Amino acid sequence: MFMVIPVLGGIRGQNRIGIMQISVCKTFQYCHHHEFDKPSHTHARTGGNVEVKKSGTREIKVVRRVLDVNEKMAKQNRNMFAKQDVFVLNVMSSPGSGKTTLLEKTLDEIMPEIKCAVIVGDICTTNDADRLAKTGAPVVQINTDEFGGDCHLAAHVIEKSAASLNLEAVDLLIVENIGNLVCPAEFDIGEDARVVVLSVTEGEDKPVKYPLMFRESDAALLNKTDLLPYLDYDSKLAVKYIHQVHPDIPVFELSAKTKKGMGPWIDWIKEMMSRKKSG
Ligand SMILES: Nc1nc2c(ncn2[C@@H]2O[C@H](COP(=O)(O)OP(=O)(O)OP(=O)(O)O)[C@@H](O)[C@H]2O)c(=O)[nH]1
Ligand SMILES: [Mg+2]
Repeated sequence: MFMVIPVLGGIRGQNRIGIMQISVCKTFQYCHHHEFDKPSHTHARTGGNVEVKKSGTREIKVVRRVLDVNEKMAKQNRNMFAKQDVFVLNVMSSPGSGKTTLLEKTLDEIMPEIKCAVIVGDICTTNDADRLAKTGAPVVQINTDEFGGDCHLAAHVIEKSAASLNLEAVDLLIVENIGNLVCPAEFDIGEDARVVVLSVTEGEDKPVKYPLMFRESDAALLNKTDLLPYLDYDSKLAVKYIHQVHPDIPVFELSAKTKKGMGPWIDWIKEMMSRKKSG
């Protein structure tokens, strides 16, 4: 169901700077559809058999959650990562909030003390992988365009991508999810922690308009704070909205560009990793 395609020649599936590029074939029933011949937008969690029930004189259609393959695969991934002693961080946000920039700077800070690898999802291009490979971390780029342009990463894609990495040499696997503030939060990929990045140019109200990702995350980052002097943006209000949908979630206000405020974020990653190690 997958094709590993060569990029720039060299070793099969691997380009000169060591990026593995994987295109995802969307043939599984539980994939998420944006196909032109299908009017619906289906997710595994809501998919399943339609059952018709009688209620008085009326018929009610009930869609049952009979199958959740993604969750099963996520569980398998989680077991596999636990066996290999790898901590997995799923980084999610709208397009352009600064995920890749944040990861470039984060990897610069924590490597080589922590051995890292990255899986990065995009609909098209290896731009992010090109940037992240410069940190020296092994990078796998997933492209979903060729087969429909899925707007999130699912557990089976992570399983395939992780298989191309030497997990024995990895302590921290960071997954940069596809830029989208809604769909990635619906898919468990077998991660240990989830992080949502919100940038100050997106508006304060995004947490309350798109609550799921904030509710499902273990930490929230407010990025691009270096731009605050030039914006009419109320950070306190943004944090209040984040806490409205997820009380007590840690919020790190930082600038990935200038690295100001990065310390508490790095400490949080280390703390989460040591918590997993100590069970
Ligand atoms: N001023 C400022 N710009 C930033 C900061 N972080 C990222 N940017 C800029 O924001 C733009 C998008 O950053 P990326 O890191 O590519 O964002 P992304 O979330 O990875 O984007 P996608 O992968 O396309 O979803 C780039 O022009 C970055 O230079 C920041 O802290 N401050
Ligand atoms: Mg990116």
